[in-house]
Amino acid sequence: MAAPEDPHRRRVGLLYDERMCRHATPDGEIHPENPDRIRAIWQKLESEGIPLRCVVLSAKEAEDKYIASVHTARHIKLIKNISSKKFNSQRLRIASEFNSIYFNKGSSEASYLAAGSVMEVSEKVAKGDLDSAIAIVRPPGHHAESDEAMGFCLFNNVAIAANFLLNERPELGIRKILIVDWDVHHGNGTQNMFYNDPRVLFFSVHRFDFGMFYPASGDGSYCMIGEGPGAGYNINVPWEQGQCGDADYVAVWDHVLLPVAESYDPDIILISAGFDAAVDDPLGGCCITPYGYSLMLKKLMGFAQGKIVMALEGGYNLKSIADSVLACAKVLLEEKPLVGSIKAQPLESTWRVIQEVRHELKTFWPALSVELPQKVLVSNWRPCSVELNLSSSSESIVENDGGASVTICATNFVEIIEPLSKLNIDEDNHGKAITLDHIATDKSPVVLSEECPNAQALMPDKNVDGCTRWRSVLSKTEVWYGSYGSNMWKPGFLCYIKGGKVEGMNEPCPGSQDKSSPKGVIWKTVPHQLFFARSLTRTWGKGGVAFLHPESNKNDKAYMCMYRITLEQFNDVLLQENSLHQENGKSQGAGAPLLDLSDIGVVAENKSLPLEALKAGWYSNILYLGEEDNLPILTMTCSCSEIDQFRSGELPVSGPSNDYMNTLVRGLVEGKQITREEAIAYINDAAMREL
Ligand code: X5A
Ligand code: ZN
Repeated sequence: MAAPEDPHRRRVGLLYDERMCRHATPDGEIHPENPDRIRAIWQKLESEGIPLRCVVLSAKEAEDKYIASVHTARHIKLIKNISSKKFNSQRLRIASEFNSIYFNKGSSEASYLAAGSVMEVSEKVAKGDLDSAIAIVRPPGHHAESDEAMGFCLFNNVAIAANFLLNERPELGIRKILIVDWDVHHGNGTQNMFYNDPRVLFFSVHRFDFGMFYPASGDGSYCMIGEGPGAGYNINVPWEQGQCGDADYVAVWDHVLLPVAESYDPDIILISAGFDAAVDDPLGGCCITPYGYSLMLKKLMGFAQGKIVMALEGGYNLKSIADSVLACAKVLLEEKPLVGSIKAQPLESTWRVIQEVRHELKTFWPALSVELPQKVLVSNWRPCSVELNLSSSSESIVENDGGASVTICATNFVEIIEPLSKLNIDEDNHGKAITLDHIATDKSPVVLSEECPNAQALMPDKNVDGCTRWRSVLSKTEVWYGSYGSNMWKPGFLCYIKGGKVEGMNEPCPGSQDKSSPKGVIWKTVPHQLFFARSLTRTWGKGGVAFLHPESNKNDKAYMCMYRITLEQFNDVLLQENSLHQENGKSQGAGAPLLDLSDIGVVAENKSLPLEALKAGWYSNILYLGEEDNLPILTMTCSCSEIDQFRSGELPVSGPSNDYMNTLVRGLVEGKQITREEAIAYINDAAMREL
């Protein structure tokens, strides 16, 4: 090993300070962003002897005047005072006014230390006293807006440090800063702070899920390229789904970030280094390995003379973040060559996203204008993994299949339906070219609830705290969920429980939080009219989808496949079927149940219950169809007023697409209800019949 005085030895700064552990939830509630995160990282580094090989630094509080370069006086005042005694009784209330924020008596000091620490190491790296540095700080910073704490972030540590170098230390020669934000969430705060500023090239790669992933605002779209003199200096790589891993990130590095960095030629690189895209992270649903992080970092060391500062942002699996930071520290120390290999190919959606980003930015960065070789695009990808075990589907009347028949896709995808009407696109698009891409690239903010991607990830922030409580109550009640459309095909329905997608679906479903299989499956027929309406869904593409007339009629007969699930799961199915996206309410999905225990009584009494919270959804009306085994049979369909709109042509009525039709046929046939021919006739009849 090289001796400490070895002039060739890399001088790597390592900053950790126990005082940043004092920011914690006020009453010890469990929270993913907790003090153990930085302790776990530090312990790991110590156990590997890393601090001995680095320049260890302790934290320094940032001065208000430097924080003021990105935050308002009001925000600084709030963070400065929030921990003082006189706020003791108000802290909870104030925190609840922000999105995903808590405060305690250690919050002020920790925030000032986190910001000051990133400033401190950045200055030392800029000066050349250090080659590079890692600041193991918390609270994280990249979501913090100039006048708003959010997403576990109080001060925007990296933005403060960047402004400090540019404005306060001109003599250090830092004129251009590349910020690489590889946290799984979009760095909205940092983006906004430098949106007009070409001295900072902000690059963020994050899950976007078409606007569904936290912070779910549209700011993370690839269309957000910067403004005025900053145009072209803001780059977002918005993943369409989870499951992204080493191969996806390396592809983005090779085909977006590195060519841009090459021509931008930054004087220093600040990494908003969240590790919540790491494999096994409870919030991220992605799968970067420590080797992946080390490659991403290594590839950046060729720029800015290796002047790199890593500042911790998110990352919520203690082992994953510790292993990942360790791998990065080893890269910065440059003592051994990297060993490892990338196990998979990029997802198909990754190539699509890369091309969209390159297209959007090619006028600013000529290196992005060359077409990617066709051979990379057409063969070099893996599909979203779904394995179907068809033999297990609907064989018996009552099933309790322990063997998962659908591989779980930990994605956050829910059908996006209503944005169509928001975009004023004629849904009945008579021959007009409306591609699904139009929806995906919608610039207008789509405020959506963030589904908890992994069932285990119960986050007791203000929204999800409530979520834990109602979930545990509703998980103890069972109902029969009656399906009459694509969910009659059990593998299709299981996507709403386990997550994932089946043949014919364009996009995967996130699944329910409780992924346990239905406790029973029974078929019956109900005296309601089946019909097909609407004209386009993200999941199924063009064509109408199934609805049941909310009023019963003894001359009608619809097949129904009923699944015995918990009321909690029913709520998650309801949410996915309706893809909540109202403008108000930031976290409707998680905050409160759509259908509560008391609603069951109401719907049993009135036979139907239109849910106000879902009125923008397509399946907002809950129907009560009797009982089976003393459990209510519930289904969901459109409201009565929508029936009138379908009749008048105000809302489109259209037959099912082939894929959708096939799924229904499969459901009926594999469910042993009718023959294939009968099923086709049944569906055609429903599609033809007058409402
Ligand atoms: C820094 C970071 C995530 C906030 C998620 C809120 N924040 N649900 O990873
Ligand atoms: Zn994050």
